[in-house]
Amino acid sequence: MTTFVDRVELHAAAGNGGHGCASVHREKFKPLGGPDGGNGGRGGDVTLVVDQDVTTLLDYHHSPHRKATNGQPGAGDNRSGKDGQDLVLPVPDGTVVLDRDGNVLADLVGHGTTFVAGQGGRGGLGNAALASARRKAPGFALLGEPGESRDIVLELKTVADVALVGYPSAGKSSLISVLSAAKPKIADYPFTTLVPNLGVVTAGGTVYTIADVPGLIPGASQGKGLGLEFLRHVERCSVLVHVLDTATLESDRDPVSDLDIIEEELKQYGGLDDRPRIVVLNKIDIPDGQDLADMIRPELEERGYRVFEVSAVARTGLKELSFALAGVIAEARAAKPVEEATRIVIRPKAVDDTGFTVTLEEDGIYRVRGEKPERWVRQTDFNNDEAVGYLADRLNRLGVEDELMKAGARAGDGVAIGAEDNAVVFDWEPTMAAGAEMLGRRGEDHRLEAPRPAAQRRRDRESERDDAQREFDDFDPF
Ligand SMILES: Nc1nc2c(ncn2[C@@H]2O[C@H](COP(=O)(O)OP(=O)(O)OP(=O)(O)O)[C@@H](O)[C@H]2O)c(=O)[nH]1
Ligand SMILES: [Mg+2]
Repeated sequence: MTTFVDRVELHAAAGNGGHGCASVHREKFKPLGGPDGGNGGRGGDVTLVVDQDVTTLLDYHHSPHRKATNGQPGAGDNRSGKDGQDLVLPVPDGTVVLDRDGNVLADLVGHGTTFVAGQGGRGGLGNAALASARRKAPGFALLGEPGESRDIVLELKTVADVALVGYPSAGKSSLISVLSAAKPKIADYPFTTLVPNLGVVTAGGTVYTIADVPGLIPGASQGKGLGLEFLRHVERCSVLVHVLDTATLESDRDPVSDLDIIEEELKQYGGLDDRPRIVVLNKIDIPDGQDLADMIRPELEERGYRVFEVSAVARTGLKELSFALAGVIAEARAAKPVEEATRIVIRPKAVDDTGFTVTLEEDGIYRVRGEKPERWVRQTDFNNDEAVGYLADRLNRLGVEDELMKAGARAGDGVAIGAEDNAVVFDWEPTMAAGAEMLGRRGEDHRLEAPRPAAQRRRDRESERDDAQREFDDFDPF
């Protein structure tokens, strides 16, 4: 069976951030000129953008793995690494973005609408940016963060005002080719059309779009022919046009029963009952076709359909049809002008939550989850003690140590930062001001100092905390 390429899986990998650089400025006669390691560049994003010139998702079917470039590492002499390049992927109007579980992440309607499928990793700070009054010459830099890597599904729902439905070879594509400037493939074998064709029609001051969908046959709802999958293209249309073949050579078919069968399939698909219907009797250039059309017209009209007799080949009856469609569309647009104008884009979580949680798990591990602590862990070069110390200070200042203590953690307990499958686990050493009652900041220990009165101790502690907070604020630009 032919595969229908309007649903593809896309693996989007954003670029990694470049690592920060740890370097010391060198100059003749000035051996220690201070830290001058530059910051790493940002990794490129993978972004989907609606492009009206793109009509299919075929490109992504052929090459589903897309990666943006990485940020460059920082260098000495305060040189920042170059940012990675964003990868912009053009998609057709009406592309729906889903996650692998089928949840809708975004509904991309309208030229220029964008969706960030993968966010580039931040570059790591170089040691120049990490220097402070306290830490004059940091011997470490932060690592760049990995870019976001995501598997998504793209599904195309054609955005057209009119949908042509009908049996294979009824002349749907032919009709589009004569009503609009579109040049779809037309042939005398069934299932010529595998992806919807789209055309633009201007009639009576109304501009509207018209799309065909691949031919339907009885049992399509059970997956016969191309199945019902493509009917999602009809979902956004405001008018359904039945294209009926008055000149079919198949003896067991006639236009009225064709119509009934297609209606039955539409019903199986569901959700289309409220769409107005118009009937087109095609191929009346063939004498038998004209006769048949005359014969069945009253019955169709009795059922409440507006009926148009046309020939896509002889180009007859087209004007009446296109004006009638314009009228119905103008009405439909007037009835829901607001919905027409809104572009709903649901974005995935973009919350930069500053909080974190500590939970004691069954195996006795304390798990820390939170945007910041997890990011800081990713930025840490665990081969560098100073970098690890810096991480410990950051975690401490966020209050992670305090929370661990409150949760009952003791020295030597296992602490994991991050998700189950992607965590850094270590034995906790409450070295710092966690429970500032007991211990001072790194390198200080109240127990070695002369006793101070309680009020003095509190003041000292508060001013130390303020200092620490200032330093923290200064050197955490994220
Ligand atoms: N005589 C005559 N032939 C027509 C007319 N319209 C279409 N045809 C022919 O019917 C055949 C099928 O036309 P298509 O436009 O490809 O039909 P379709 O409905 O798009 O078919 P699928 O894409 O397979 O579903 C072609 O050989 C056309 O030339 C018409 O008005 N008169
Ligand atoms: Mg066709």
